[in-house]
Amino acid sequence: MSGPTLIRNGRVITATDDYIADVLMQDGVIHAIGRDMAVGEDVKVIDARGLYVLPGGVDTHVHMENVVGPSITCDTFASGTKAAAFGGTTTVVDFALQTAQDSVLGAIARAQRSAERQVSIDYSLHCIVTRVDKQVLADVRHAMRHEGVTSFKMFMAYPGVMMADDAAIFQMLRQVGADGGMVALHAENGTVIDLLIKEALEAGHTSPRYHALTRPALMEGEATHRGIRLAELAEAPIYFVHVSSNEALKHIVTARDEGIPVFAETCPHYLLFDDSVYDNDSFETAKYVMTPPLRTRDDQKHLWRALRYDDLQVIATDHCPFCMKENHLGYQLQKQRGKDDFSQIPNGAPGIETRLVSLFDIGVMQGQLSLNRFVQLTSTTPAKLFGLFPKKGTIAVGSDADVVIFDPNATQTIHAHELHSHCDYTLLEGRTLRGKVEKVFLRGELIVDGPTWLGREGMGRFVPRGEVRAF
Ligand code: DUC
Ligand code: ZN
Ligand code: ZN
Repeated sequence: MSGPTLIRNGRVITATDDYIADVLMQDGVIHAIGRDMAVGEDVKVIDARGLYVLPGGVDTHVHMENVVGPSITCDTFASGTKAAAFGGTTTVVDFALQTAQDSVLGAIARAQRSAERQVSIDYSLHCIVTRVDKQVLADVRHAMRHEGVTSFKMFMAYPGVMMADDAAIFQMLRQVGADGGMVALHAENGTVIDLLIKEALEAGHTSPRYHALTRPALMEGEATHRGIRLAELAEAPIYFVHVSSNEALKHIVTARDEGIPVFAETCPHYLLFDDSVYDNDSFETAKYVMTPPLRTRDDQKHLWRALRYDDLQVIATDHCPFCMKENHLGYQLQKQRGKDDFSQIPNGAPGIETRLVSLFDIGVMQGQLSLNRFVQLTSTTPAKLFGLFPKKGTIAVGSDADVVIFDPNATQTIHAHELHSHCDYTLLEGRTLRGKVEKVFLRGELIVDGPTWLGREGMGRFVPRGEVRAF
């Protein structure tokens, strides 16, 4: 553990506060916050005048080394967490996948074994549950009580691969909700979408744009509505991942107005880009093959409104990187897999390193979000909803000293080759953004200092999570 460090005269911004202060980090936690603090010679002092002091980002939707169909995401836990750190994120929640061979507990243990030698920031896991029976429910309860895994993702899409039926989702909601955890739902009507895909291919439509055309917003809305009704019956909270459309959002808004504990995230790509990128038959469009696909500008307007008025509570990346070039760093079965058949393009895009800076630019600088709301959406509320708060998600005495020093006046131009992900492209290539992560501390230890990497593989820790704090 590194010695004590004082960040002097920075502008401390949390979900609720905004003030100039000195922040003393010691023994891995925030030890004291004050003004004109006198410290001994053993304390390293960093001058943060003119800079923001933010809680480390918490990204509760990332995929490292995740198997997605026959493909595997191209970031390892090592590359993905390093990229996260450079982007100002100090905690990620990744996924363990229950498979036909693997139990829930086996999946969690396997993901932990792979992560623990590699992670350079703190992490936790959601478990993806694809089938439910008595043993699975017993394992889920055990995972919540003894393994610190308190959230479970289920899919209403991808029949025959990941999709769980409504009864399975209902059973999980009922038990996990009663035990104080959260079910996170991928809401799309999988069987109708599969039919649309089959019909498109039969008609000879093979280019990436048909990925978007076969996943209509209406089917995201339908599944969202169904998920809400299941949660209502189960008397459980529910969390919708990657909300992209007003068709989904309007059900969420109505349910929240009715007092149903419904929570939801969107992702930076739905705010940065719209479906006009699909207006061509080029294979380059495979970069934008993520699920759900990008929506209209009108949908974007609704997402911003929901972010401002708390109908959406989280912005997570859904960092799910696949290379455009085959064999980049030895990765195979990446985007090129779908060259002649859009349905074979692995679904996902990178974004872990650019989340904070892109949202600072398009959200805060363009007047869509206040600074406090920016912190709340990217750090505090994800920490609360997934049982990490107040250890993570804020700057307060006793919280982990996960701190980002951010320069609001710097600008940077984004290039994939300067980022730290293994992915060979970024959706933001060539874009100039305002704001820059200058320094990042993980539990008081400086891991990013400008362009310099000071972190180490394996220094991140698994964070056992507690109950959902939804209110
Ligand atoms: N859903 C995700 O959350 N990530 C990648 C692909 C998907 O369908
Ligand atoms: Zn999903
Ligand atoms: Zn995802």
